[in-house]
Amino acid sequence: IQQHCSTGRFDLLWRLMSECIPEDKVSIQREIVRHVEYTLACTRLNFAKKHAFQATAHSLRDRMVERFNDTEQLFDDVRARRVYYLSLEFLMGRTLSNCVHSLGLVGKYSEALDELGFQLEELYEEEKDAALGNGGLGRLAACFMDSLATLNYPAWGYGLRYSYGLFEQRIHNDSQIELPDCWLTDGNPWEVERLDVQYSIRFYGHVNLVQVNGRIKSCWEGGDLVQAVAYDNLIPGHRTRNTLNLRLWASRPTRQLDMELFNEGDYQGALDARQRSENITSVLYPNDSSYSGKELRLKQQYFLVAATIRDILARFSKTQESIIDLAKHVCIQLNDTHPALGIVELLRILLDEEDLPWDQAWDITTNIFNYTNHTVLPEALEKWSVSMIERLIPRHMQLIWEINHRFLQLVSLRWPDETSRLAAMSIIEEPGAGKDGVNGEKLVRMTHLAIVGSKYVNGVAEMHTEILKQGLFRVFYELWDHKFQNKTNGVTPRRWLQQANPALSKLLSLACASDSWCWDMSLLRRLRSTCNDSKLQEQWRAVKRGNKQRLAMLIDKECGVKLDLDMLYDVQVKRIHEYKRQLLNVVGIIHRYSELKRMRRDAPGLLAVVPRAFILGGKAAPGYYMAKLVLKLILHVAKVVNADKDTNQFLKVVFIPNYNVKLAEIIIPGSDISQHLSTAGTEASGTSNMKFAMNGCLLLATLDGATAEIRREVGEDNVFIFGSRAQDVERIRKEQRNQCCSWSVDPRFYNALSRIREGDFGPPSQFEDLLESLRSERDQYLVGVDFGSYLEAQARVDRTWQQPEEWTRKSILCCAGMAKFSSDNTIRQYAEDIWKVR
Ligand code: T68
Repeated sequence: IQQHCSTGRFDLLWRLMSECIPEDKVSIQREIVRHVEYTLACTRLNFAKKHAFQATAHSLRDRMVERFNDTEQLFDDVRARRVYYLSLEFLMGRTLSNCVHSLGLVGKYSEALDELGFQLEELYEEEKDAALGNGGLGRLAACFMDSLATLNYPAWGYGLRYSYGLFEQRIHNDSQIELPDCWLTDGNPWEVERLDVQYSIRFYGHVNLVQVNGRIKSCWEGGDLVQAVAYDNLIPGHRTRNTLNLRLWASRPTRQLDMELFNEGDYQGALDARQRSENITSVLYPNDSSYSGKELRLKQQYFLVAATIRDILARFSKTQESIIDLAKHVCIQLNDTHPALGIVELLRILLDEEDLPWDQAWDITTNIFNYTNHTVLPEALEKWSVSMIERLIPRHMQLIWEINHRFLQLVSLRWPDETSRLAAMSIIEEPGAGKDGVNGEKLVRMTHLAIVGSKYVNGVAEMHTEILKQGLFRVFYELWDHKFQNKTNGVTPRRWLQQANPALSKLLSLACASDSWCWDMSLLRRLRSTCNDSKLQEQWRAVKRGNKQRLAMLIDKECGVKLDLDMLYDVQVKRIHEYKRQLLNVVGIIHRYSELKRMRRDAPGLLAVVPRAFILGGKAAPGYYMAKLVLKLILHVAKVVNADKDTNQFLKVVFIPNYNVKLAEIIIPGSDISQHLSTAGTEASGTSNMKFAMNGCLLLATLDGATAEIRREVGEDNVFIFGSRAQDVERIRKEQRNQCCSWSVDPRFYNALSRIREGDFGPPSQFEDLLESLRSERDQYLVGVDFGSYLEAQARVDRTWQQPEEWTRKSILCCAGMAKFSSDNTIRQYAEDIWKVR
């Protein structure tokens, strides 16, 4: 910079730049009030809580901008190899609490606000969740951004700035209704709108062959152009100045109106076209475990990767390095196949715009991309119709054909006579080869494209990765075993322990004689030696009781149900899906309720029963009929059970509507036990299991996803395991289907179902399809098969609860053993084994 400035100007700029916003109380107050007046244009003398929140957020944003600029300057100076995390979803939740914590300014902001007449904690409540994600996959991306920043990595996230995030769930007439999530109505004080960072993204059109300098080149022309505008969301690291960026793209009409239409006098038509282009980023697709073959979704995916690759290349070009060295400086992680078109987009640019030969362009591309798989459910594996891709992005379809052609040549060299292997590995699925080939359409298998185009492919828990290698991607593993890695998921202890559970955090710092556990969770292992200490146990129980009180207040407010603090709080919160088996929980509740009623009849006196509150929450995808039926059953059961004075003190059931990040931050610390019931082999990892265990909540779980690893870390005796094992599931299914089962389904299961069938929970006709799906020959997720084992595990839970010291010991040991599941640990492994960044 100095070279381009006169000395006087440089000195001035340097002096101004070196002045950071001071961090004392008076300066904080000055900044907040300045934003009230000059940013929000309100009066300083009288402003509402909402304005106090916004002004506070702006003042913190300013501090992050300073740090971010310094961070970028440093990474430019040292020519850092950069990593980019591409995801269609980032489920960030709220920002204020995380921001003041990470800047280390909680105390000072509290004090400053106090004198201005506001409580910092009250201002937290003013903020809406940023819910730009469905569930685990989107929240994982958010935890990863936190760890990347905290561990000082040179990383950026890229995603979409949906105008409407995940729908709001309301309960009406015992059913879910969906309302739009208008999270931007009051503006977003955190984001930085970058009108100077815009790219034109092309859709449709055609590919022409043109001659340039004696060479024939493909040129994609015509069609529609849409603008991508950048919105930056700064991600502060904790206890470091390192500050990263999550760049989200919004679609805007191109700057040129259709002049032809305009000149013909069709003003309205020209404006309609503008309107259409705003649609691309207007709403998040609400499916978490199935893909929808809708054109708009494909448009979103291409829009994200096209803008992102342009942006990455623009940043790279400032380094003056040759494009041939791109892979030395840039690394991209694909969060599932959703952004996998990025592979084809980069290849296209290298070939058609940078004029590189195929082999070189392909070599660069495949050294840049890596792919994380999050599911083995067939209905969630993306397959786009060839004809749709051809129409929307014609050049890309040509390139996919070529990639596939060259790939299959490689396969047939290795296995010359195995045509079935070619069909199994092809990126293109021929009509009839899979269940999805409707109308004889050819489909592009996005998983195959992502594997072929990536340097590394990873699963998200050990068990999941094994299933990928031995099952779903076996043929690819046989070709490229070096590509496959495991990276077990993790969650950030800053949000999920420090911020969500301040009382436990304080106790942990005391008990470990250090507050550094938040950065180094292995320090929590110190608790192991004192887990039997009666004083610690007492403090531990007091903390849990406080958190249960917070949760009970929330439930009273949201559901109008009062819960006794002495009940065992048993929680299942997650997206509603057949494979997650909320049904197992509900049928179990029905069984428990029937037993209670029977005991009451047989012995009307006092019962020696553990009082339980079953607390459920989660959204069903709007078009998912079965999930909505399950929800209906939960609501009906809750209604009947809660109204029964006979059993009331022993059993309550509540469904908390609109489960989201901010509710999770209260529900998780207030839970005694949490349920993770997926049929073994179906849940890739699960991440709420980690959040619960960190907060000293015991787990009742199948051996699925990350559970086996959690159990190994916290000790076998400290997790309640039940159910069929993954390696047996396929065989059991087959036996069930053929009705030749040696698997006798527990009679208690049928008894509970007959309570539904006989109308105990409302007109049974409404649950017919549900009951039908549980018939043993159709019970795809083995609800009936696992029921007996589930009840036994629940009985173990009850017995343990009756020994408070034993329960507390387990609770402490769960928390003490969770170091492995800090996302810091996960991110370090990505950085070392996959990205090779420092
Ligand atoms: C989840 N996947 C896995 N998908 O289910 C969970 N899908 O086991 C795992 O812990 C988590 O990812 C993180 O690895 C999802 O959440 C989606 O949300 C999703 C979204 C769109 C399309 C398909």
